[in-house]
Amino acid sequence: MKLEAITLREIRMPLVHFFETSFGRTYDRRILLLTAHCDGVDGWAECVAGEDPYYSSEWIDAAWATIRQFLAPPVLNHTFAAASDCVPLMARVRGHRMSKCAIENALWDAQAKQANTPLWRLLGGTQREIACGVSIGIQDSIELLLEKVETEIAAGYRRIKVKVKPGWDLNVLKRIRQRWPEILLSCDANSAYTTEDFPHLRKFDEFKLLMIEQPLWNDDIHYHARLQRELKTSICLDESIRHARDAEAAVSSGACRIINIKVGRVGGFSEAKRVHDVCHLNQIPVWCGGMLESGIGRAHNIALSTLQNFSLPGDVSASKRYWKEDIIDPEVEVTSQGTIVVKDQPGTGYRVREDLVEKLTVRKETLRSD
Ligand code: OSB
Ligand code: MG
Repeated sequence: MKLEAITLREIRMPLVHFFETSFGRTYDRRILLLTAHCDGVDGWAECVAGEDPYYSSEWIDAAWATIRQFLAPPVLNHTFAAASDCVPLMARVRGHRMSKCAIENALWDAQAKQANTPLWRLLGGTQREIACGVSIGIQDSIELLLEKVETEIAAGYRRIKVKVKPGWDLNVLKRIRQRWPEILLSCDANSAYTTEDFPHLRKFDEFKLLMIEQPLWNDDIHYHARLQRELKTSICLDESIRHARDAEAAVSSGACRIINIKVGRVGGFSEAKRVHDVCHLNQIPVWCGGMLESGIGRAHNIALSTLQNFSLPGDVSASKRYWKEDIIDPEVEVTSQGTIVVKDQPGTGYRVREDLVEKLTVRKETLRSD
């Protein structure tokens, strides 16, 4: 397939409810969508770079500029036998994995549509139904948080993850455990602690958490290995894992027992599969992380989650938890058993509502090679 043009667009979507982590609160998403125009077929992907460089150094305006100036030129007009063939063409650019991911994943979507195959099958997935959990942000009060937990348990979600930070951690976990002693519960610190907090972090063991996600620095493996030796609770790494080599380093040094795979964070489906395989080989379970995606990124997360070693519930949940109206048809729905049943149609199985996307667009640019 020949990549004839790339369309970048920014859409604005207000969240149904703000989302707060240890690094900040988001009310409105600015989402970068990328369309790969290939021989009459359009592949779609979402660049998960945030509104600000707080989760990672990547953010939407930098992503736009990087794609336009450095990533699109080497791939435009190229004929690809397979989507993953774009990876070496973009390798000269260091980092910017979320931007690279948007290009690669749009090509995967186009390839799946052209081959008339479900994307999950093209990726090598085997699971027809995936287990879903939820990530619940920091709230204005513990009472409000408990209400949210109750709602999600009632909806059938199989794992509850709460965001923590100093001052919103042990007190919160204690109240949740008092009320629900048996649920699968985890927490995510998004790098809110340091080595000074090791004695404090040891107190998390009391709550029988499935894991504590990214307690220390976003770029650290070494100190997580030290911390893991002192904890009963399993550490899960998110931010620290940029590619399969990081996964290998983390696993061999004992820095974590679980890994969260976000396809944008690792640079696209090819690298996500590699991280998955490294973990599988080392018997490290993985799960699919989320980045408050619109339906387009969400549909890609679902396809990825069908790979065999995605054995823990992911942060892949229903569209309606985030959006009044999602940009795909049908929206992502979760069964009362807390699962998503994977679609069998070609591509993601979710149609992009281009009319709605157009209405939400605030900026658009089509890139061609000259
Ligand atoms: O650390 O997993 C994270 C959202 C934005 C940035 C980082 C993270 C998150 C989430 C939300 O936890 C997951 C989701 O529901 O999409
Ligand atoms: Mg996380």
